[in-house]
Amino acid sequence: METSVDRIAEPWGSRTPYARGESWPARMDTHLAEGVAPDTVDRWVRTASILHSDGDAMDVAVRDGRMVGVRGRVTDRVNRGRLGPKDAFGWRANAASDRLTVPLIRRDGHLVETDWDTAMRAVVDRSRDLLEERGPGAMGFYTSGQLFLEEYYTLAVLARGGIGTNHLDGNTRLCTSTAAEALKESFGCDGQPGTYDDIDHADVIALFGHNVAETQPVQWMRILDRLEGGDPPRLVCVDPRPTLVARAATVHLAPRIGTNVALLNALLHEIIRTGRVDHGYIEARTVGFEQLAKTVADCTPEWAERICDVPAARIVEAAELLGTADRLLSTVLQGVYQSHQATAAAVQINNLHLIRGMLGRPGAGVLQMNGQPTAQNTRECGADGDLPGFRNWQNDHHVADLAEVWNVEPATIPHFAPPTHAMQIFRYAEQGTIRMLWISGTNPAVSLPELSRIRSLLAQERLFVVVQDLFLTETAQFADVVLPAATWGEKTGAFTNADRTVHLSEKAVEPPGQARPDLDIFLDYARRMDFRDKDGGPLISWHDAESAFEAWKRCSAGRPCDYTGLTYAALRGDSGIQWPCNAQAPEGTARLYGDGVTWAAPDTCETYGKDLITGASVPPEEYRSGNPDGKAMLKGAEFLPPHEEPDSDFPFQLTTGRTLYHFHTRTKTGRVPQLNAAAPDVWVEISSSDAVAHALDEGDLVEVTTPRGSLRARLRVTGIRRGLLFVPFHYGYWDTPSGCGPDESTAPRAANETTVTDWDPVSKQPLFKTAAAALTLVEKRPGQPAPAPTTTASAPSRPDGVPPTVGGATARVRETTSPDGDGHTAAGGNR
Ligand SMILES: Nc1nc2c(c(=O)[nH]1)N[C@H]1C(S)=C(S)[C@@H](COP(=O)(O)OP(=O)(O)OC[C@H]3O[C@@H](n4cnc5c(=O)[nH]c(N)nc54)[C@H](O)[C@@H]3O)O[C@H]1N2
Ligand SMILES: Nc1nc2c(c(=O)[nH]1)N[C@H]1C(S)=C(S)[C@@H](COP(=O)(O)OP(=O)(O)OC[C@H]3O[C@@H](n4cnc5c(=O)[nH]c(N)nc54)[C@H](O)[C@@H]3O)O[C@H]1N2
Ligand SMILES: [Mo]
Repeated sequence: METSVDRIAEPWGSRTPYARGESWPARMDTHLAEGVAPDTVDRWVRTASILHSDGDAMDVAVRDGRMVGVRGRVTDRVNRGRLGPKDAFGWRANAASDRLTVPLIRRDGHLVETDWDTAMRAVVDRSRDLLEERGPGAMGFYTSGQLFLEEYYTLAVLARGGIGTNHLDGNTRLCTSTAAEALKESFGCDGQPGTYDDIDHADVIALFGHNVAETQPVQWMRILDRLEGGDPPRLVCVDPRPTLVARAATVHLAPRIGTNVALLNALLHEIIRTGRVDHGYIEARTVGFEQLAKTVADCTPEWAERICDVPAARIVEAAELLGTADRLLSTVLQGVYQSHQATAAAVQINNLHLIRGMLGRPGAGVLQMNGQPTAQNTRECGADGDLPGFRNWQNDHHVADLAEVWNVEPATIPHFAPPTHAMQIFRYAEQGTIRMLWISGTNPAVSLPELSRIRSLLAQERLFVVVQDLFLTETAQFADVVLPAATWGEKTGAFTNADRTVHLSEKAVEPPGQARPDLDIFLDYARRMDFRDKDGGPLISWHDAESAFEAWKRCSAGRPCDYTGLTYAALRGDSGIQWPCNAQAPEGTARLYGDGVTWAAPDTCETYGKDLITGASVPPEEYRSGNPDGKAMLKGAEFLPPHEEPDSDFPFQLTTGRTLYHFHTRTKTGRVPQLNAAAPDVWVEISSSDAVAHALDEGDLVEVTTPRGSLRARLRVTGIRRGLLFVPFHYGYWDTPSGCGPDESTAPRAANETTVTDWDPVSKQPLFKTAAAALTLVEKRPGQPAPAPTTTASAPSRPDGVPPTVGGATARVRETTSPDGDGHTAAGGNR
């Protein structure tokens, strides 16, 4: 069967219902540029989506050397052929007319065009000078969750093994450092326990601060299909906004922001009080139950009601669903991770699963989610604040093992202190100990908190800034050297999604102008710096993506993220493959911890853990005595109030986040007409009762102010929690009338003008979700609705007068299903 759907107006497309325990039917989504017929496509090139962590597998259509469309891969386990709106339309950004095509260098205060040799020589000369004058600690690297595995691994080797700096982290710090940390605290090691297939089997699905409908829309299609099929799951949603998840939930809890730990402690309290725990599992597989039970002993639903402002009866209902689920799947994301007790809260969700024995079986799993498409690789390759292969920097055997892989002396690899986290890297740059900052694939001048500080820090004369990007971003404006990068579709590499599925993304078209793959840039730098191993051979001996992948496999051998069973050839098969994949598990591994094996043994664990309240490191001896057999760890945490609470000057709570149609700072989605038109400018969400109380209406221009700064946006009146404001963080200033630089005529609109320099003490993830703010009216705009979508959590509470979000003729996606639900036949196969 074939239908054509406006996938801006109907982002999740048509339903293919299925019953519990069945496999998810295929549906092939295809979107081709206007006037391109399928039979005129020259080639279909294998890839997966790079605009979220879902890893939707797809093929890019190429005609006359240009991208002309995409279609989903029906044989892939992740999406069975489906595409989300950003997957379907996002590829158009590659061909944007303002891509960077030549390197730029700062001369007399201005960025001017130059050639690669001059640009790279400037970077190398500065590196050499700094190494000589100040040593490796003067150099910092801030990378991404959007490059490929091969690129992160190369960067990690050159920074940690070549330069010997400890200052390498990713924007994954803002994104999934709490996911990683929560897994380390509970299981001793990073590594996603669950799999997306658990959606097919769960009878209860709980989403904690995770707007899956907008941020992993294809897995939401899967949940929607189950909701319409036999024996549907019941949903529990914890989110202060009326997301589509909240609207579909059996129980929706909308807590005051910053109170997740109180709510979770009450849920644990109820589950323990009612005896809905698996004592056999707790006894055999975990340590710490008594301590946890003690911590939550007084956390009654009534107690939590006073803190969270959620009715105690609702908490009891949720606890009953969670406590009686036969197969429970939980997902966790930024509503939990970007707050002051981020790790403490995320760990309580692991605890919920551990005390109920809900792990490692079909339908029983935890997904401590990633957000970015390749964040998993940043983490496992050691391009974030960790050593490659989830090695423990405090364990000399792990460091020696890594040194052997790289053939360097162990002392070469910095391990005198924890790898520096991003917030600290920026602090060092501000203070002047870091003198060169190489930023690849991220736009901190929009995405870091407290932007006025970030701008002045990047603008310092003494700081040499290298920016490697596709566009002249807000951040690139501050660079001393700008390196034009090739991106997805223009280079080859592998990457791993949130459920450990590895996909290969192959080069489909040539990059524009002189733009080069990030891997080639890093390899060029390593060659020019002449990094050597301890025998005088080249430290980095690989020369292209596949040889880099093979080098990474050697580094991953025997580690939890074991890639040794994977090859590019295997990744060219029907579906992506979940790590670990090795001789013992040649087809990959769906779930971790099914047989109770964890990586928590003192000699194998990635970390000895931290105190959940202070973040202080647990001494190795204490870890060894507390968990000698390497079981899963139940760690309780007391609730602490958010650092910034509303008062008479700043009476609102303020939170920030995403919308369906845009990705981050919009460098790609803002350049795609279909996506841009659906949400062209910033807005602020307010509840109906607050709007009435302040005599404000839909569309009014308002100013949102915190102690850090302010922004202007148009008002959208929604069903959001009373007292709470929400601002999407996507909007920087690159598309202001002047095109670049803060424009005098345009007021600031970035959410991060208002956010605070503060982070979770355990994961060091910044607090984008909790602030106190004032709201003032700038101008009444009667009859002019806010530029916010109507199809999402930002739907207006009174739809009259607000035109519905639609895409029109250029936003149609062809959906192909066969009557028997088997996508292969109707879709005509998938290469
Ligand atoms: N469309 C789209 N998809 C994306 C991205 C994108 O930019 N656009 N980015 C990707 C990336 S990198 C990431 S990290 C993910 C993020 O994906 P999500 O975490 O799903 O997205 P957010 O909008 O940041 O936050 C989720 C929800 O947290 C809620 N929240 C705020 N404060 C609290 C609180 O105190 N408690 C609770 N329980 N909830 C709270 C917000 O109301 C919001 O609906 O999305 C990925 N997918
Ligand atoms: N207020 C607030 N702030 C937030 C958040 C929030 O919820 N609220 N969320 C945080 C989270 S979870 C995240 S992940 C961050 C995201 O923040 P950023 O990483 O700053 O956001 P992006 O816009 O994805 O920036 C990626 C950059 O890499 C470039 N790029 C894309 N592909 C390639 C490539 O192949 N090579 C190179 N060299 N460059 C490439 C893009 O053009 C873009 O400039 O924002 C964080 N900031
Ligand atoms: Mo993220």
